[in-house]
Amino acid sequence: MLIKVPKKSDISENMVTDQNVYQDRRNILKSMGFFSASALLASPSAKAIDWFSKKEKVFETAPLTHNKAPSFSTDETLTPEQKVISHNNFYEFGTSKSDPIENAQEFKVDPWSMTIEGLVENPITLGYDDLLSSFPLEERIYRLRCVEAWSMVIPWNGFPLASLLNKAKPLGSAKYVAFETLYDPKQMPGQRSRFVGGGIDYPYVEGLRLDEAMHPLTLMSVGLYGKTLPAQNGAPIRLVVPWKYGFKSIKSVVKIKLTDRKPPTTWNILAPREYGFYANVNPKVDHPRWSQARERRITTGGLFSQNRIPTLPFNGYEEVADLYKDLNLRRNY
Ligand SMILES: Nc1nc2c(c(=O)[nH]1)N[C@H]1C(S)=C(S)[C@@H](COP(=O)(O)O)O[C@H]1N2
Ligand SMILES: [Mo]
Repeated sequence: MLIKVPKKSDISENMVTDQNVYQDRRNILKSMGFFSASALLASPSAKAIDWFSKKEKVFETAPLTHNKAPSFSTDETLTPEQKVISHNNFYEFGTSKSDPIENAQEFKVDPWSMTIEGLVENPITLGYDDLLSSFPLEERIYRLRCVEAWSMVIPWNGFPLASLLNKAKPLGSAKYVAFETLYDPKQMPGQRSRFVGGGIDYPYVEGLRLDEAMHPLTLMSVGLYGKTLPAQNGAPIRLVVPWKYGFKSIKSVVKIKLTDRKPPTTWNILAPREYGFYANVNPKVDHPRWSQARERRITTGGLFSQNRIPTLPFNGYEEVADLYKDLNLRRNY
């Protein structure tokens, strides 16, 4: 399959069509009496029947107001919403791809508290509503490339991390940004058991260099497909760094701390020879156990629709290359 490699700020008008398509789907749901599109999850799964008959709790998502035309886009086929919300890595809810959607339906995100602290002039605390209303929400269609060599194309809704950091005013001494996921073993079965949680020492932590964090592509996402994030995708707020392997894009963030030292990161702690701090998508630097030269693009759900395509340096976001001009990317994987 031929894929078009999007260049810097490749904004395509045709994405508006797709947006109308899912806007339509929302309206159809609405007319059927569903206000939450998470009711969509119901259709194909057996659990759906349970939800209607036994009134099991369903995680609610709500429509978001965001820019009409995507501020960043690609003409690659979007991964269908149903795939984006049912094939997940969120080890706090279990290690198989279907565990998060199964186990996160009762996750509570309101009230929420996310702090921006450490080496800043203005520490900030944002509550649930603040996350959705403090910054204009954009739509950005990004590729997400997991280190396991599958990828998706996802329409995220959110705001640049730089907007948030600028509000907090990093001090001159700040060099790195550390992120932390909620630690709540009562709600997250993976945090109660090393077996369920894949041996991770929780809370899940991640980090970026300050210049990476300030890069205009780095997004704080509060939604996808025009609705607030489903629990399994990292509600109520998660990081999205499209040129890095997916594990950098930490979910359900409660703390952002500016520091002068390189912060520890979960996968690097677990297997330092396999997962580095940088984790830039790089087809030339293989993972010790598998090649990163190609990826399986998850498009439609069908057996023959999972295309094997070449992986691009920086996941195709070559505009970030400048950030690494003084770095040996083989050594700093
Ligand atoms: N807290 C937390 N964040 C996480 C993970 C996780 O297990 N826990 N998995 C990561 C990995 S490996 C990937 S590929 C992406 C997957 O995001 P998605 O499920 O929304 O596609 O989330 C990342 N963020
Ligand atoms: Mo991943």
